[in-house]
Amino acid sequence: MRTLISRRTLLGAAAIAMTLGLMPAEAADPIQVRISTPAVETDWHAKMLTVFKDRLEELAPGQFAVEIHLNGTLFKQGTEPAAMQRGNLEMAMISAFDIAKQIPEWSIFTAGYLIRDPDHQAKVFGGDIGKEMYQRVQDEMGIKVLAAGYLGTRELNLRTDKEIKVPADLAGVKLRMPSSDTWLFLGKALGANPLPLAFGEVYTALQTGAIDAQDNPLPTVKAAKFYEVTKQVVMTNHLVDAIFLSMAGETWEKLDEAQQKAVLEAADAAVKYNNENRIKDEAELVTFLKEQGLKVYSPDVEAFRKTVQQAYLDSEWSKTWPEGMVDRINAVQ
Ligand code: KDO
Repeated sequence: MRTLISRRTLLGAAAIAMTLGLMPAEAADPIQVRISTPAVETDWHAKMLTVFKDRLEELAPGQFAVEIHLNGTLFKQGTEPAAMQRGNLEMAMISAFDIAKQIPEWSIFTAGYLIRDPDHQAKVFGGDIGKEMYQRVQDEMGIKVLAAGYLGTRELNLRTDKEIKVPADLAGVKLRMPSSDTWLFLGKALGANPLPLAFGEVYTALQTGAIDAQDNPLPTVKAAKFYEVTKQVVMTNHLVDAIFLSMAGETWEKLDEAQQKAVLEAADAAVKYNNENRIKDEAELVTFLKEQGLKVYSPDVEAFRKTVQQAYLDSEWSKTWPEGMVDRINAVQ
């Protein structure tokens, strides 16, 4: 005799099995992770987000739905921390300058000529200093820093052709900086006349002469095609800059332990990819820029270092720096 099993019988049996713990419950919806950045598609710190996404999918299949939003299309540059804090954004790459707006002590990482090179940067953020300063971001801003990436060493890039040797040569030069007090302070400390402008507007402002100069690492000068609208790069090496891959605390807290581990591992893979490519690129881009017809040269870097360091020491910013932190950073080998 044939037994007829109806759909209802099957569903009923499945429900009983699930209640008894014999079958896994239906997989939960993937966790939405929107990442916002002003970075352009061809820049390494934009490409590293795809590495993050792919690695996370390998480590936690189907558990996360990562969306990457480039060119500041989802949130404007500098507004990402507030968006994460309001629960409107899950992830972003934020700068020390962004953090310093809410935790002034973080302005220590915006100071010119303090971090020596990418290796020093990795050791500072990978050690006790990083741990302490990240904890403050988590406690005071509700943002979890996942990993520090090397954004590059910032150089001056001008549309004018007057040679720049010492800070005094920048007097009256309209130098675009991103929009915040600490960014503008850096531009002033270099000797220029800083003007705030979002990253996405820099190319046109250089093209039209609304600004005379901008500062960014060489890989960004290439990726954003600033070399098309400028005549020279002055290798001031004024800031060994970092970018912090970060997650909204609310999102982070919702993850279970295994998911948190996967997110951290994917973030490490992403910054490793970025750092390797960026460091390699920086070594090769002087040739590329010269081929594009730009003058690339070193100014009197010691004169810049002295002027910039003194400006910070005399500033209100340095008064906020944690006691002994400059010495601790300098001591990291
Ligand atoms: C820039 O606006 O000059 C800057 O380099 C600042 C960084 O903190 C970061 O926002 C970066 O732009 C963007 O990711 C675009 O490369």
